[in-house]
Amino acid sequence: MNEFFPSLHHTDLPSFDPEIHQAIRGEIGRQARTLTLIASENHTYPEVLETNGSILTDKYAEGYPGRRYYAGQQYYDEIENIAIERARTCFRADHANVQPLSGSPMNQAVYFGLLEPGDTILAMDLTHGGHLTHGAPVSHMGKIFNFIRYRTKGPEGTIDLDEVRRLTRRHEPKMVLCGHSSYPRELDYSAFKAIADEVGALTMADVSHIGGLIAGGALANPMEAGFDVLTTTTHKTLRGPRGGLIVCTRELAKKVDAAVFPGLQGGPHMHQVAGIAVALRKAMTEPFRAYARHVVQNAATLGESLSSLDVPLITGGTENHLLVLDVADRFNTDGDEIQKKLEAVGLITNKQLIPDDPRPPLRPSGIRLGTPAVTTRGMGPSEMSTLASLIVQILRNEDPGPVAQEVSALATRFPIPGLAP
Ligand code: DSN
Repeated sequence: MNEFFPSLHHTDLPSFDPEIHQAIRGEIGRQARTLTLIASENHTYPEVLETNGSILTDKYAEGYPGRRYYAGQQYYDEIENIAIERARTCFRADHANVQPLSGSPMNQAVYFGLLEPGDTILAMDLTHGGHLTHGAPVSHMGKIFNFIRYRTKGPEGTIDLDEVRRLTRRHEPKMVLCGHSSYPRELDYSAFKAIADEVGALTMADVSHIGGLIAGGALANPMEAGFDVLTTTTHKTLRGPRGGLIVCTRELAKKVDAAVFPGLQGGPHMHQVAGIAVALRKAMTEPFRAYARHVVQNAATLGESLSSLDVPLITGGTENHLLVLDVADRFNTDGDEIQKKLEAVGLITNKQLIPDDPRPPLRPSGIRLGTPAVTTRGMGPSEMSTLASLIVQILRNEDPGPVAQEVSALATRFPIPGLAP
């Protein structure tokens, strides 16, 4: 019997590699005792941990179902076909590729598959809420493709669609890309699509942060607005294993598949593909749809509670699962200091650049919060109000002792589902 997950086989890990074994034990304790408020993290299902730790890790499966290069693929074809069908259903798409190892190769495969090096892509600026893989100058993609960046506008901090249109007309990109990692608002996919259509550009939405909220019906689906491609990592709001998937129109299917394999990757991680299939099956259930709604409702309540306690929020609130708090000037501090103080009381967050941040990335003005993981633990609106009050006590530099005690009590009252204590 495996002490962490009773359904797994007995292993000699504790005696053979005590350091690694102890580190895993330590991490289980850390997760159980603290509350994860990092917007991109979640607690996956025990069923996904079982598939991820299964014998499927042993085998190479280069190729696609029915077209593999090595023998012995009967179960791998079955698993991948199931994952593909579920991804198509969840995101209402003609075609799905479930092999990307994670978010970065997933997006690279789309760029390389559908564009030529040097082509222009319009995407959201990293410092205004975009993502590293959307052409940040420090990324290889930012050097290989010509990224033009749109930003958010003024004090309201929302995406400036007039600027998106202006830049599209001026630069005539081959692709218009939307998606974000620290933007708290819903996107107007129809508006992006209409702008891209003016110059005949492809449309791509990287919904990694909100993939589960789209699959669960809580947020709009860009494929239903006529987008060509959607990418999402599978371990955030989707609650699956670490990984990525791409869905697209029938016309782009061959190019996308060829770009993932053999263009960019070798053998897919089939234990991961099986985990994605399980997470997608969960995403098609009514409890998951309720979960997706609760993630959004919890974020709204957390935002309202923080606002009522005078904490400035970028865009004034949220329509998805995340919030960006502008803490530096109001509380005479910076995001790094607050991240550390929150961690010391068991609240796990990350420092965050805010739009036009005058401070450096390692000591930025903001803190990002997200509700996916605490919602997985079963928390609701009243716990969100409590969390807001605890966070504000830290922002106001009050005694951390009682805050730490209350966080610990909450973590005990809301255990991580399926995790042995
Ligand atoms: N690292 C993820 C995030 O925190 O947003 C995105 O890749």
